[in-house]
Amino acid sequence: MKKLLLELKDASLAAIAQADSVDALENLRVRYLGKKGELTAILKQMGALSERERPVIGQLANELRERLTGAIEARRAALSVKLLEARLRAEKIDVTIPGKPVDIGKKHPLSTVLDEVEEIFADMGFTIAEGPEIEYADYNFTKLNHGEGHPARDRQDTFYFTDDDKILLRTQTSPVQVRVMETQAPPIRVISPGRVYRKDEVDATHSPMFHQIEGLVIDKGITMGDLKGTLNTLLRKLYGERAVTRFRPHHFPFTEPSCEVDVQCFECGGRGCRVCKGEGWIEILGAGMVHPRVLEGCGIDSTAYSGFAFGVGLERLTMRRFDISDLRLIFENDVRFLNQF
Ligand code: 2U9
Repeated sequence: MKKLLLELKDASLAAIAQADSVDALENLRVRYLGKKGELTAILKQMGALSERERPVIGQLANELRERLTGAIEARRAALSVKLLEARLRAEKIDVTIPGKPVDIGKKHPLSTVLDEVEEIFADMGFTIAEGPEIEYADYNFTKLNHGEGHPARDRQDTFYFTDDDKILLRTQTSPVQVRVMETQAPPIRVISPGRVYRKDEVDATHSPMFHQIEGLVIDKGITMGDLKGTLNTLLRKLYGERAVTRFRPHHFPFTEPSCEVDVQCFECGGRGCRVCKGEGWIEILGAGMVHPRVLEGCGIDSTAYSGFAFGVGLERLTMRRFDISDLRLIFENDVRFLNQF
């Protein structure tokens, strides 16, 4: 039996030393040390031994078990180091290879100016309100005090979806403010930027789709003074602290009184030049005190509350800001144009 054990020791240690994978090693462990393994088979025959031989052979068998267990573990550790080295060799990366350039594009000039305007109003406590571009004529016109025959409703100017002229592409973002007034109690301070649509032919200053930023303030005791202060703040932040402004009487159906707001031409200082077309002033905004009929139509008591509203075309603002001469450049998205900003 001792001879058997010694033969097993030589054969198994040689096999373990040659095992070239973790799987092969596991097979060897089962073959020698498993429940039906070769060492176990020898131990099962120990009952046939004499009282004198049994402890000697028992000790030998235990030593062999420990020796084999140790050898398998050592081989397993050596194999895993080899495996890791092989993987590291196979997965080696060359960090000196130049990277692939990533084209991340540029912020569109409209977005730059919109972000600027939004920040100016956020600093004055305004929030941003948005609404649908497909609107009811009721919200786009009627609630804004456009009578049934008002020329702005004309089919030649407005994109209607239905023959009864009840659903349309909004021509202004004012319906958003109507929705705000209908759902929120004063005080209200919102701006509503967004796309608007009018049946205009494309040229250097017109497009059937453009962007407006409108604003609305409703509270007790709001006056034309608040309107002037707010819009002067906007224009001085946009065009510089020394910008000179002018408020001119005008007419809008939804405001009374109404005005247009001009900035003195920064090119010629008001003397008249090519930029201001000899006027000395550049028109920027429309504004006014919200018409009491509009307030009442939206469920706000016009004897307790008053407010002002304004509207500005984002494209016009952007063209002034970056000295862009043709509106079409803003929508063509030619990267040679966009990369200049
Ligand atoms: C409500 C009440 C009043 C919004 C206003 C203007 C004046 C205005 C134009 C500027 C250039 C449109 O983009 S543009 O063509 N807008 O002049 N907009 S007051 O007045 C409102 C809005 C909503 C409920």
